[in-house]
Amino acid sequence: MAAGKHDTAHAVPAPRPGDALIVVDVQNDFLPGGALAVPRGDEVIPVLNEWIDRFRAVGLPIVATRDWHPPDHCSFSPQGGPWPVHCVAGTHGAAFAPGLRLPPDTIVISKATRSDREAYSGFQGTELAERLREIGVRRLYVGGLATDYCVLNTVRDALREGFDVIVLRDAVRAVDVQPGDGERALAEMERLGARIV
Ligand code: VGL
Ligand code: ZN
Repeated sequence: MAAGKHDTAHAVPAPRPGDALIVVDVQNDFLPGGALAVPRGDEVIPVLNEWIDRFRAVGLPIVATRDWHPPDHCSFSPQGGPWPVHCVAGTHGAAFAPGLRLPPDTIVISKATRSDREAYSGFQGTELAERLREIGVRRLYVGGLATDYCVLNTVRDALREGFDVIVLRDAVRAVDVQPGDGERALAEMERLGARIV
C-alpha cells in the first residue's frame, strides 16, 4: 500500500473472533474544556460508542487505556515537561468521558503512572500485550486520543508486538501542536503496517 494514501474508501472489516477494540485515552482532560484539550476530541465519543456496541454484541473484548499520572509527573510543565498538568490519577480530569459507553467488563489499562517515566503507548510499562495474548487477541481496532501521541505510539507498539492493527479514522483526533501532525501520524501508522479505515 502506498505510504500516505489512506484507504478511507474501503469498507471496515467486520469484527471476528481474535479481534479486540482499543479505546485510547478518552478522558475528560483530553476533551474540550479539559486541561489538555484535543480539538474536537469529543467527536470520537459517538463513533466509539457504535464500535463498543458492535464489539459487545458479538462478545469481543474491549480495552480502554488511560493516562494516569502522579501529581508530579515528569511530563508536566512545573517539572519542566511539555504539557500542562493533566490526567492526575483519581481526579475528574483523568476519568473516562461520561458519554463513553464502556461496559463493566472493559479491560482498563493505566499508563504513565510513574513520576519519572513518560508513556504515550498503552503497551509501555503495562501488561497489555500479555493480557491480549492470554485471551487470544491477534488484531486490534484502535480509536481515541490523541492521534499524534498516544494513538500513534500505541499502534507502533502493537505492530511491533505482532498484532494486526486497524485504525478507525473517524474515531481519532489530533493535538496538532504543529499543523498536520495528525495527518503525518496517520501516514506513519500506515507506513508501519496499520490499515487506516
Ligand atoms: C497524551 C499528551 C500527553 C495522549 C497523553 O493521550 O495522547 N498526549 N499525555
Ligand atoms: Zn499524559
